[in-house]
Amino acid sequence: MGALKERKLLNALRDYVAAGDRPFLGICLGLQLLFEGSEENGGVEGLGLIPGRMERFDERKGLPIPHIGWNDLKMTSKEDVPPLLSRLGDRRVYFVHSFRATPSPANAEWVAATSEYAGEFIAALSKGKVTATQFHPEKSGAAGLDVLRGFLEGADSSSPAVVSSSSAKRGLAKRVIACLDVRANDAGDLVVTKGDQYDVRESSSSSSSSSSNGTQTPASGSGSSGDVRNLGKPVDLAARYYTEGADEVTFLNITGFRETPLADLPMLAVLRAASERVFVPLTVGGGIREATDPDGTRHSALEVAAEYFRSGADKVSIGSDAVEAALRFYANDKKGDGTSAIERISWSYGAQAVVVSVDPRRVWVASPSSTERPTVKVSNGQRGPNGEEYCWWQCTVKGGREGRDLDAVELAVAAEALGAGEILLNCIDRDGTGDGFDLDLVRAVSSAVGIPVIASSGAGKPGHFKEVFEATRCSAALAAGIFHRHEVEISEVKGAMSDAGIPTRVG
Ligand code: 1PR
Repeated sequence: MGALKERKLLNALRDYVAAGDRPFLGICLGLQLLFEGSEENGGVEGLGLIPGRMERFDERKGLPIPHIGWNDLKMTSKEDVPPLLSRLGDRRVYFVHSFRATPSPANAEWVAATSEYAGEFIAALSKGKVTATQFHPEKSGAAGLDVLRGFLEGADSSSPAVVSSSSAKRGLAKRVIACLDVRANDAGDLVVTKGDQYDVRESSSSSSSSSSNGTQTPASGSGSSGDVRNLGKPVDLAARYYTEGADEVTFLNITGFRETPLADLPMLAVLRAASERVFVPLTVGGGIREATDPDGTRHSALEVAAEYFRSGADKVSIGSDAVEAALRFYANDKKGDGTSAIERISWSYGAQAVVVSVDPRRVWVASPSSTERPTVKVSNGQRGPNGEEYCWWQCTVKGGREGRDLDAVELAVAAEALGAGEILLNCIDRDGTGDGFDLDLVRAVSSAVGIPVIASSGAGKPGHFKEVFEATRCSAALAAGIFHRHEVEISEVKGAMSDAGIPTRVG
């Protein structure tokens, strides 16, 4: 609204939509601003064309907020579904938001579809030639593209036949995310690589990329001396995962802590190319922090993030900088100082655009009293090297190279308080092992925060996804190695979830 006002577009837009005789498609905020106002950022006035105000989802319902992921639509009238929406059939669509409008008699003539999340909310509006969606058609895969194509073609009637997406459990789907760790190899080419416990180089005696035996190795290629493992080209792999049904794709620039001029960041070109071929959400991480070009030009973290958003990222993921911000948060009596990348990006782009990536390593302790960090009693009879039963998870920075005196749960809690909308929870001990997600870690973090948590590291078979969704509150699970090496297909993961009654998106 601020930007529209500054550009003196408010009245023109209001008149255009109010006339209702020319095509308009509002997406997400483009739906929200048609209402009277929103309580976001302390209160914002809207265009006032539709009765109602945007309010935050009700936290008391105990569901993670933001509402992120693929959910169902319920059409308000079965007989009179607007042609654009009828193209969706019963396929799920992608939402990402913390604020929503609810249906009321005053706005009933506008409401075309609702959805369920902590209660019923408005998912789509339609009247005359005006359509608006709370979901993102541009991120809703083939289903969303059908809507956009219909809008561009001005199609009022003929809608493509839509195949029903099976009788699987409905509601917000648990997400399956494919992750691409990207870096330059020694020849200077950008490749997707994959580490074992963050070591991405082949051991010099072997060229295989099989799992490690779980022994601890230094991170980011400092342990082995061979070539950087090359598992493919970033854009081609992302396109493959989109076609195979990934619910999201994440790119991590794993050498993002090294200095590169902002304009030359190779990931910007990757994102631009990927967003022409991939129509599910894209997250980018690595190097989201204040940066200084070699010529001394300084860029705030917000400017760095803005460059990624403009190039096609939907979310940015902050690693090392979040750890430093969390340490300042605790030193400052659990208060933000308004300067961190999390706070500034969240304020400008919304919490749903800010992911905090956690890179923890397990530290075994003899008893909870032997550390000031919060500990967990490890389940399944696992023990540390000296028979320890307790552990905490030490946060690291710079791709696991340096540890800090901060536990993963503490980081996640601070990140939420500072304005992050999601936690990407890696685990250095499990990375690349194929031994399954660290359930104790995922359980501890996902039960400590009210934002969605993505479990990451260690997936080795479809059953590991079922296990982490059943045993913890996580909203999504991410894998890399098994997908890159074709050991497990995304469809197999979703099949296992569906068989177990876990809601999952198909088609
Ligand atoms: O600190 O903000 O510049 O961000 C750096 C980012 O790069 C962080 O998100 C950090 O997790 C990531 N990163 C840094 N070094 C490595 C490395 O591997 N040497 N990769 C790295 C992290 C971990 C996962 C991986 C899962 C799943 N990769 O994302 O994809 O563990 O793997 P699996 O299914 O094969 O087990 P900053």
